[in-house]
Amino acid sequence: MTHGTFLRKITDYAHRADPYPLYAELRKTPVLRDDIGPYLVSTYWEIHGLLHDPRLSSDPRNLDPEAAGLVVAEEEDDPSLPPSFLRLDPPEHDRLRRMAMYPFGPPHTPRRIHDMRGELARIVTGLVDGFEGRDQIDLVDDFAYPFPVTVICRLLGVPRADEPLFHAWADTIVSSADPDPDADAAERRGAVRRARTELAMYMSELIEERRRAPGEDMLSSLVHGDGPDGRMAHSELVSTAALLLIAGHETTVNLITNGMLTLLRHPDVLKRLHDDPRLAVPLVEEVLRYEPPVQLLPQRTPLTDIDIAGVTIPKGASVWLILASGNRDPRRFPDPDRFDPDRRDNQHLGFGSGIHICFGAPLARLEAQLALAELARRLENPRLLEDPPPYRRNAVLRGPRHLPIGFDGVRAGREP
Ligand code: PIM
Repeated sequence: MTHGTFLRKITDYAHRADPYPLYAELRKTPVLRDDIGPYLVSTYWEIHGLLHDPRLSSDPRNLDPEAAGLVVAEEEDDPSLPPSFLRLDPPEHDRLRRMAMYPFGPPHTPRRIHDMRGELARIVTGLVDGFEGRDQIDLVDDFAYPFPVTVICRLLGVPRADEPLFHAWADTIVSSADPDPDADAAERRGAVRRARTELAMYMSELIEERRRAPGEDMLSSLVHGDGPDGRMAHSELVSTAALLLIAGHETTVNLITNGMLTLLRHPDVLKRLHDDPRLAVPLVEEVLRYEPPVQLLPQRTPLTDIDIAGVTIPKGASVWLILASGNRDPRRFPDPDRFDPDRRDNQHLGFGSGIHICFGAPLARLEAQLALAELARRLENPRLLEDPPPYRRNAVLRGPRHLPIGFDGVRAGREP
């Protein structure tokens, strides 16, 4: 295998169902310069080191366009939707992320996610109640997608009825994070620009409504909340709200679906979860290691030359951190290809690491724990109807497009 083939293989749909043999091959060269240009980093400690290295920028404006190779997110300077904190460096990243955190988590709002537990459990129970009388479902369309969407809408204060609108925009924006060498760049750029503009206008109107008539939701708190950093500017509010809406409904769907797929392939673990829902907590961590929904972080870039693993990555180069490969690195995790929810030392890279570690992780964890425990408890004799299932095209945000599951019945839900 020549080196130049790796990046194309990672993005090649033929490897989507099982990219792990490819990652094992890649780890023989921890930092590999792909012929197309980008540097692929595939081993745990090298990825971890770079995620904690202030010399590695997340701001695509620091990328040398010549070195980028496959262009991923087609982002131009767009005043209606400036970069969110996902694509910014300190100090702007820190200020915006801190302000977004005031109404979401500790230390300012430590109970926000904890207090949603009952509501989340009711949504999950209601969705599984809807399976009664059926012997087959598509876990994605019937459960794993509607659940996090309903949750993020309630949390942010976005009307659930507008879902068809923002689903289309989110799909277009998320597909721009898919490094597809065969996509028509100009066509894609146009579609992404339109989707971003429309989402920005939608969010902007919603923010104005919350300014006039605040509710209990997070958007109202972001609009009105005063913290040590003051308030966000209107354009910052729009970008942050758009990020949370998209991130909140395009990743958890894959965490839940990857989790259920893995459980159905490991019936002994599914049985244990059925018998003891407390297993859901370590189990979700192991799903995040074994089948992470965000497989890789493409297009970070050094602000200055970085020497690592015998390689000098030059300033402006495109660096791809293959989180899912680091999670299977045998120098970090013993027997890494074994799915083992009893692992004691499971410091996985499923949520990244360092200053950009997943903002939504507490919510994603709780959603996945409740979802998998309820499915294991209530579905009688569940089984996969297609293995492997059909996958989405996206190599970055990876997961099945459909997950057909057959079952013999639905056990009664808990009394509310
Ligand atoms: N979305 C939600 N959490 C992380 C993401 C993400 C990460 C990398 C690329 C695109 C989306």
